[in-house]
Amino acid sequence: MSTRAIHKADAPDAIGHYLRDYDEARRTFDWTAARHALTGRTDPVLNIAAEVLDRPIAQGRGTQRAARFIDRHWNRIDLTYADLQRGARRFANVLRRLEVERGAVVATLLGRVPELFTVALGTLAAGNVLSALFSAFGPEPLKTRLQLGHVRVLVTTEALYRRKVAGIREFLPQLRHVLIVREAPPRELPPGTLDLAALLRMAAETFETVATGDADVALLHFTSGTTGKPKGVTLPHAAVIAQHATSRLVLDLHPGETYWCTADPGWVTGIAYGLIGPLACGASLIVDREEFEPERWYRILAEERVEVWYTAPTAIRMLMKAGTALARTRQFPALRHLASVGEPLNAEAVTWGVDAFGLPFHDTWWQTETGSIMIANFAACEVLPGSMGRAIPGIEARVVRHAADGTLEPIESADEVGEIALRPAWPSMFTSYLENPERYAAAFVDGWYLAGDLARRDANGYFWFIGRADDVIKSAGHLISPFELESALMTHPAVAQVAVIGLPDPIAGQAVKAFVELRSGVVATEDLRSQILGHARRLLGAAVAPREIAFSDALPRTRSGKIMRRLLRARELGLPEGDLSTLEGKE
Ligand code: 6R9
Repeated sequence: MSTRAIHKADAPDAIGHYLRDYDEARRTFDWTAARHALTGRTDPVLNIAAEVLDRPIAQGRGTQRAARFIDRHWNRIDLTYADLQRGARRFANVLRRLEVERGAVVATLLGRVPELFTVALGTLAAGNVLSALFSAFGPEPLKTRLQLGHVRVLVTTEALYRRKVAGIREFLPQLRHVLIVREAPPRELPPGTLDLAALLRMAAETFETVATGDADVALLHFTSGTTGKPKGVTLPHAAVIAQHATSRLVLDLHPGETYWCTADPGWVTGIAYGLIGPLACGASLIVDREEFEPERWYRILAEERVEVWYTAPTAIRMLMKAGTALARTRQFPALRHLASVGEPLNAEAVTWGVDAFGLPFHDTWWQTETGSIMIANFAACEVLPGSMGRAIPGIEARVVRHAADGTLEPIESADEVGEIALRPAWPSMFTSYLENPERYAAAFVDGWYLAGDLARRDANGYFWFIGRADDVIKSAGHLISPFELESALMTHPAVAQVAVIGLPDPIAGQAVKAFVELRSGVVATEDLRSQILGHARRLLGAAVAPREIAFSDALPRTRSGKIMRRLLRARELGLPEGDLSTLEGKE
């Protein structure tokens, strides 16, 4: 793996990065000041909707574009901050009219549509809890989540309701109201549903944002565990403090800038950095209603003059697969900062950014449970391709070892592998796993939150991802990072995507198998297979190189784009496949 640093020292700094000097920022940052920088207040009242709408508007941002929605036919809908606030207030009044009590959960099953913003922000303003679900979920995973979340109100489209919700409604006694976003010309709504637009029209535009406090639950996200059932993760209103601070420190997002986050709203990134953080910064959001498509994405980046772009490794690798020549058909003079999240970002992908856009991708690491970015490569600091970067100011992150007596020991020596641990608490830290206090308690050991990811931390404090605690491969005594192997395989010109798993082996303990998705146009042959194997052996040494390579047309991925190594392993071993509800393509 390349460790060549990409230096920023010579880059012009006319825009004035929020974080210029990492050590200085760590010394001077504190969360109380960050809270004050956001709210301008010291009282205990805090509501996300107030911080992303009421405050920016009070500061004169009312007529600024808050979001531009782009549909399949390139029609654009622009909403100002004041438009969003009016919509949110109407929706808050709708909830009052439906007698939905404060704290009840309102779920959305929607794509990236303007109504999503109205409903999400209105829910928060009303003191209710927002749960944005993946619209790609089928009935079964929806049922599990709507039940676990005791969801009181669901907002969805007519088509999604008919296909996915109508059939499970009888199992959801807590679900009091279903509100429909109409897409087609009005026809009769399904029985037991209400027309969202009609309710909004009747509602008043005045509403006083509910004075929630820092610790009140604002958001409910579902995340897949390594075992079957999904986990319901609750985040408090105070999450906005950290989402705002990191949107500035890490995404380097300035007021009025054009920003595009490609994440689905059903994934924590789509809410934290597709809605809350950037609006709190006074940014102008680009929202693409469509799915990934290389030409479309390049056109959006170029025509919308996107300045800051937050995306994910799978998308980057798919762009790489489509070829750098395609990127060169456009110019991106406005683009100035690229960031990535969600899964390991190969060094290859970081440097490809330089080829395609003249800018490296900045990896960021966090989890649903952390509620905001915890480890990152910063705009003004050198990027070490393949590294996730360093702990953000205000966060103490270490790698720890589990001692024999059950305690944790922070690893002092550089480059030794351990589990990522974070020192509680920070404002966006999760406040519970729904209906699973034992699991929540088990995540905190010896005064640390344990992330379940393995990494090493180098002498300069940069973290290098190894894998999930349960994905790491131990073969013939070597601790092998699937990510390191994947990165190595990625350097072969025929390889587009790759996933590596460990399979039981009587002699070595585990043997490595790689599943390779080839670049378009490349034909899978035996000759190519041995070429790639030879390449891997050359790069990695025979001890850690994969023993076997299988070609795959499409690697199984979660909706948020993570390759599901667990599923590959289960399939290989003929084991039960577990909770597949977030699997791409699964209905
Ligand atoms: C935001 C988000 C969390 C898990 C996390 C880790 C993986 C996230 C990563 C990364 C390598 C990165 N992950 N960022 N792995 N490099 N930069 O992804 O939340 O869906 O809860 O997933 O994703 O394994 O523990 P979530």
